[in-house]
Amino acid sequence: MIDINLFIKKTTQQIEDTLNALIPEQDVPHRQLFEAARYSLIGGGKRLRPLLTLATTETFGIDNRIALNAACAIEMIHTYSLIHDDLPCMDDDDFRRGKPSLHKAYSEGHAVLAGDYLLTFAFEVIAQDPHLEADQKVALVGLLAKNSGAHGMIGGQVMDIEAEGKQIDVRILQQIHRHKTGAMITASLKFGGIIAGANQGQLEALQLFGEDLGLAFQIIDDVLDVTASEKKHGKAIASDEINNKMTYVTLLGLEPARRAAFELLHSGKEHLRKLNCNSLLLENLADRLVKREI
Ligand code: GRG
Repeated sequence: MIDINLFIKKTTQQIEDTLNALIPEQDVPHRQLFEAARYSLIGGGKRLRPLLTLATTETFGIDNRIALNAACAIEMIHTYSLIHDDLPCMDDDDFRRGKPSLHKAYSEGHAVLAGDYLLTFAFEVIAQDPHLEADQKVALVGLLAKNSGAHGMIGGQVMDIEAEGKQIDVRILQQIHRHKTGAMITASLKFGGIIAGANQGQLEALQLFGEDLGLAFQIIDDVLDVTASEKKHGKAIASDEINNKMTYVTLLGLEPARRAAFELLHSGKEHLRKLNCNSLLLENLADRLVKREI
């Protein structure tokens, strides 16, 4: 019997401890760089992406301590993307994770550089990981660069900027979100597969599951953008509308958007059958993400 609450609690603590150890406070002339990175990185966020990596290694029966550094590297990339996304030249958000955005608490320069640091350090963490084999490191670095790069998250962000203020259809919106949000969620799952030595068929199943889950997660994020209170969500209500962005809710309406997310959750879980192992932990985690209220 899998206790999902216990898994999330125990694993989130491991993630927090590892992030703290990887980026400690440092008594150096540029100590503010580390303070700024820690401001955004430590003790905030749902840790969804590293949780997905570690739920995948656990699904394959691998001791998750082997995957902790790599899982935290994904969280560093994710956090950098949030820091840069909040900048005045992007979404211009004053709050993130329930507190002032990094550029508000420090400066725009610090926010750009702390984001750059988290981005580059993530790759250093993987390259220097004592638990992983050389071929695993090469596979992880390649996957993370690809999925966070031009044909993944950054490409999605560019499409998103270019779609601002324009009338787009659901197909284009899906394309944006498969890149911007989905690629990092897929990478998180495949990280777990690569570390656990999954075969090609299993990696393909994780890819397909990740694509559906990523889109479902984004749809729910759009729903919450409209429904959640600022206090609970840590950012302004309906910020997408303020930013003149088309969302699943504006295109489909609240209830159809929610239904679409649940359909994706269902089809995503179907792909997990091809893992040929007990996937209940991943299924339960996916349920949590799509049925969440914050
Ligand atoms: C600026 C290079 C660059 C990329 C930005 C991912 C991204 C691309 C921007 C983040 C803004 C955003 C709302 C993206 C949609 C994906 C999403 C729902 C992000 C928030 O992820 P959560 O909910 O956040 O996992 P926490 O704080 O819980 O980690």
